[in-house]
Amino acid sequence: MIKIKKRQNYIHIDSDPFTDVDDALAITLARRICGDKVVGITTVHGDVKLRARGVKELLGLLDWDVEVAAGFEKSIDGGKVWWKGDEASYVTYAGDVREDAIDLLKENLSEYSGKIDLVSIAPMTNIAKLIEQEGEEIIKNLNSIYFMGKVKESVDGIGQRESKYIPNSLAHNVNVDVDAANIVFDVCEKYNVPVYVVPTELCKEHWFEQTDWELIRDSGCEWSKLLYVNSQDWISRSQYADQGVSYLYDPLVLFGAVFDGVFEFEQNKNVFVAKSFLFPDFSSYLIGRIVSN
Ligand SMILES: [Ca+2]
Repeated sequence: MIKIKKRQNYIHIDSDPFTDVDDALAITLARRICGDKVVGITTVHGDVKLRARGVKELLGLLDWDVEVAAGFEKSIDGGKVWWKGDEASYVTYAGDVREDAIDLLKENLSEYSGKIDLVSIAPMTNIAKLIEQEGEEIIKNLNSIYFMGKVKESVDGIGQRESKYIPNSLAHNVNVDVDAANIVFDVCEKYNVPVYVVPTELCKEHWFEQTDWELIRDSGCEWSKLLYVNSQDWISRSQYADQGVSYLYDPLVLFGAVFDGVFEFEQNKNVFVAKSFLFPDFSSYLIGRIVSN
């Protein structure tokens, strides 16, 4: 039996929801296990307003009031957008959304300075822009960053631009904005802000199958239809469509940010790379936790 301990920090989630369904799953899990400790959700990459409207719709279904703001659509160099975020034609929330993610991040880092963890489950563009606009010392307000992504096996190379992350790997969150990741990792190293990295391979040890999604769909929860539709849309688009699975990347990272003791990390300077996940049967836990009230 592993010992896990709930941390008491505030949480800001920076996400790219309603392409892959895992962001929406992470937000739903956060509702259950963090409640009022979540002080903001920002969106990044592609159609950030549609992504933010999707979050507003989900929060309404979860009966949860959290500030939401859309951020940057394009990568730092103004180029690549991979998943455009306009996949989510099923989002029905038509109200206005804040479009000042940097201001929301700034507000939260100021109000909860030293007591806030940033759960970064998307490309790091918003965070890099925050550093660019507000100055790099703003990062000192963060207790830590939990990042769904990847760094090189050896993190000795940190500081060597372009070479410190594995190019063309499955670490989408790094690949689509390498400049942003470099800025964030460099500044966190400079100010010794811990960055906990949960690599793709580790996340891929946990997944939902179609029967899991049907359980969720049939749970009667208000939000379940939105997530089910998101899941089916995503599975049909993803490279794993023939396997019918959706991997639990972002919920795993969120879970690790909320509870101490669920990962074993390997540390190099301020970067902690998760090497193993100690919590048994995460997919069953996740279903049980999110369909409860
Ligand atoms: Ca994500």
